[in-house]
Amino acid sequence: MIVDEIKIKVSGGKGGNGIVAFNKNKGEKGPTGGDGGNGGNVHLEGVSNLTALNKFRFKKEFPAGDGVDGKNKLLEGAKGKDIVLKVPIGTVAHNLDTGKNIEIVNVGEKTMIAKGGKRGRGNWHFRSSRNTTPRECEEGIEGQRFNFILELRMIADVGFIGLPSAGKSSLLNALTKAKAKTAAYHFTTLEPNLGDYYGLILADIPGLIEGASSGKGLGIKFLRHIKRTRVLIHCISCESENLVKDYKIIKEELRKYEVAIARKKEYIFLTKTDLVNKKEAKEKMKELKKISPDILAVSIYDKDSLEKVKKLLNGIKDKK
Ligand SMILES: Nc1nc2c(ncn2[C@@H]2O[C@H](COP(=O)(O)OP(=O)(O)OP(=O)(O)O)[C@@H](O)[C@H]2O)c(=O)[nH]1
Ligand SMILES: [Mg+2]
Repeated sequence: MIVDEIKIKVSGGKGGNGIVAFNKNKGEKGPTGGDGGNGGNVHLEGVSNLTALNKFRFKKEFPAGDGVDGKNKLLEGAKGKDIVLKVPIGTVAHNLDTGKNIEIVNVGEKTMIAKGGKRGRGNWHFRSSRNTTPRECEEGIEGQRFNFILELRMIADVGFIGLPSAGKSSLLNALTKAKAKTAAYHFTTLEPNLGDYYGLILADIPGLIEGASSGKGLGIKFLRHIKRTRVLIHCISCESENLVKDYKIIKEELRKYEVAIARKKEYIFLTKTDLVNKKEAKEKMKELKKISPDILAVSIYDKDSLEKVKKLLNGIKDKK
């Protein structure tokens, strides 16, 4: 299961207090209270593991370390420990308190999301010619505290979309080591499956139906996953009674969800071509060609057709 949305609480550490202290040596008077250490910060860091959000299911609060109070002899307190939360690339962190969004795009990219509180200064800072024995010092300040929703917008390169049972999961399994469940009933796939095709990430998106954009079927819960895909492969089964209509149903749902998704580069696959004879397959291809020239006839039982799919994917990979 891919956890793709999770709420967490983060807080920067409190700054350590400055202290009041004086030189105890005879003849060497003066304030010697040290500063506290700054509070630790909380960062997000991008990693390539797509299930990295899973670990936030159980632990949800992440306080960074507090700064240590200053010490005598002008000794500074230690800085509070930072926390680095690893999140999959493609994660958007929504700050529920400020309304700001932060996006983690690259592996190794680190972004601070809660700053630790400032340290307090010791009495040494408050000395002056008039006041050589200041009893003043500062307290450390609390760190920032924020509630965040971490939302994974999967960065797959290619997304398989289409009506239920169009053969999306079967195709993913035929092309990668994925072991997505496939079956002859609708909505077999309830969560997106990912497969790695030589470094190209393919995503099998659960089936969409008419009205998905207003919540029908599994709804549009998964469309945000394809927001980040570069290319869509729209699967339409040979079993369809009306190919063009089926195509338009999905296209319309995409458009209703977000125009930008509907405008993505797209290929159409006429799937399960082994179920019809050659003549019929040809006619169906002709029909689909009215929509787009970028179409392929595919069957998971026809090696030649899978080779053509691989060629297409290699081309997409080269453009990466
Ligand atoms: N004959 C034939 N059957 C296929 C082919 N591809 C898939 N199937 C069958 O079609 C049915 C549906 O396939 P899935 O891969 O589960 O379809 P899906 O698009 O992932 O379906 P959902 O997850 O419900 O959206 C299964 O029984 C598959 O075995 C094909 O190329 N030829
Ligand atoms: Mg499926």
